[in-house]
Amino acid sequence: MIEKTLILIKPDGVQRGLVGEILGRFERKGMKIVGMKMVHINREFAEEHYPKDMAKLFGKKTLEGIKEFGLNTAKSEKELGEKTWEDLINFITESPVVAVVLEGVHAIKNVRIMTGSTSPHEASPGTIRGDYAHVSMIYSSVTGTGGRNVVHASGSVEDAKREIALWFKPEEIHEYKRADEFHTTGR
Ligand code: 3AN
Repeated sequence: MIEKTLILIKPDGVQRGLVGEILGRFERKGMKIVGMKMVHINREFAEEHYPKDMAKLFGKKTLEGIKEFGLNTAKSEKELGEKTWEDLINFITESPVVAVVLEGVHAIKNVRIMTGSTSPHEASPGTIRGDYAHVSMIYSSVTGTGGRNVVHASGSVEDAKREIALWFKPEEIHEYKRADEFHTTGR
């Protein structure tokens, strides 16, 4: 049940000076930082983290959003999806991100709950996206601004494995005991 998960403090979070604040939340929760680095990724790396397949999902969601807000578009679902994905790649490569591997009991689920819904306008107060961002993903798509939702967090056990292997070499992941580990986990 002890898992590792990847979080990224995205360019917007780093530019806004939210690194300490965000890391502090995870540390206070009892999540152990076992890997951490600042990286300015290039396009090739970004395309590995956010595979182009995501464009399909973005196309569908963007079209639904356009309808929901009574907007018009001459673009097809495919064109919309590819543009949104392109905006996301431009955004994640615009300046450095802080990549962190966190470890804890059910870390993946715990961290996703703390991160909040993908679209900040739907993220609950108390979550990172709910407290530090307010735009919607449809706003990001329509304006081409690239999904500024402060953090990324692995969505599943498989994603966490793939993402940690992409961002970190095995020797960059550390083992140590936190001073409060007995109190947070009972062991
Ligand atoms: P999450 O990051 O919550 O797992 P994903 O994996 O669906 O969400 O999306 C990856 C990233 O793509 C999001 N963090 C966000 O920056 C961006 N994004 C997601 N959905 C949309 C959308 N409909 N329009 C624009 N950007 C999006």
